[in-house]
Amino acid sequence: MNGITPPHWHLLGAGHIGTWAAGHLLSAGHRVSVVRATDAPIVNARLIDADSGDETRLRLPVASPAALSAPLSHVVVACKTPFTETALARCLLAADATVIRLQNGVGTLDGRLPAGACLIEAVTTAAVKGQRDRHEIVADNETWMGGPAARPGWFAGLSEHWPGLQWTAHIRHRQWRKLVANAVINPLTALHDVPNGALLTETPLAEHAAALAAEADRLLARIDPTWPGDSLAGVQAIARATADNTSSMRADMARGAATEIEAINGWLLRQADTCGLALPAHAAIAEAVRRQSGRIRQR
Ligand code: KPL
Repeated sequence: MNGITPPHWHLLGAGHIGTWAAGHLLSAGHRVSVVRATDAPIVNARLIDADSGDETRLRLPVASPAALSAPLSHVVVACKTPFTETALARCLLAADATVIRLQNGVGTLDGRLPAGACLIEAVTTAAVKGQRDRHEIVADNETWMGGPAARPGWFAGLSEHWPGLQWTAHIRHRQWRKLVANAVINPLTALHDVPNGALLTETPLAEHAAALAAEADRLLARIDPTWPGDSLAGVQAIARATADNTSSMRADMARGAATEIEAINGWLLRQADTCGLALPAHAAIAEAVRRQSGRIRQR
């Protein structure tokens, strides 16, 4: 471990992705506690490898917000984006805290961290599904971490235990690729209640997907002229690789939970506003998701 003591992470959001990340952190010798307002002292979770059927049982200590005595130095934010503010309000971050953001969307921590904090953005193509304490790893794929800061000392040891984990100094384009995939696949599959692969097989959805990807490319190229564009091919590749999957927004919508539309299409729309650009396809689909999810949540 290069003489580096692995950090003790506090996890905000022990859902599928948060628990999957905790499994990799623990296997590299890091400590992980879940910040949660509950009387239960332990979160029990099972991580199941969908290919081999191998099961790993995790026992994650709970750090109750009321009992947290010192500011947190290492935090993983993996909660659903609509709960970010509430989750952060439960804990006090150290002035120089290291924060890994492992969420869909972009910009959810903007203005919410201490000025001296080190933000590490994480982008993953891993797919994890299941129910309650059962987290089935469908694909471990690739995960990138990066940000303005230098690669932390603990990263090399962690990457030996986290398959597909890489550090990049250029995380922004990775984030944007994932953002565009989520901005196209998630709202379309949620509104039409279809698996991701329908974007390839149903012509009206394929056309709508192309329009959304092209609009996003126009905006991202305006913000960063080095943006290569051509997002549609990447979106289609993800739709193909996850053809039978239910997108997270479709799942959220179906169970009447808040969707991540504001962190995904909403972020694109806020950026477009700042640039004086119109994104009519994104504006329309974001509004349709807000309306449909509002109706379902009122039932
Ligand atoms: O990240 C996803 C999500 O559902 O949030 C995709 C890539 C669309 C896979 O379902």
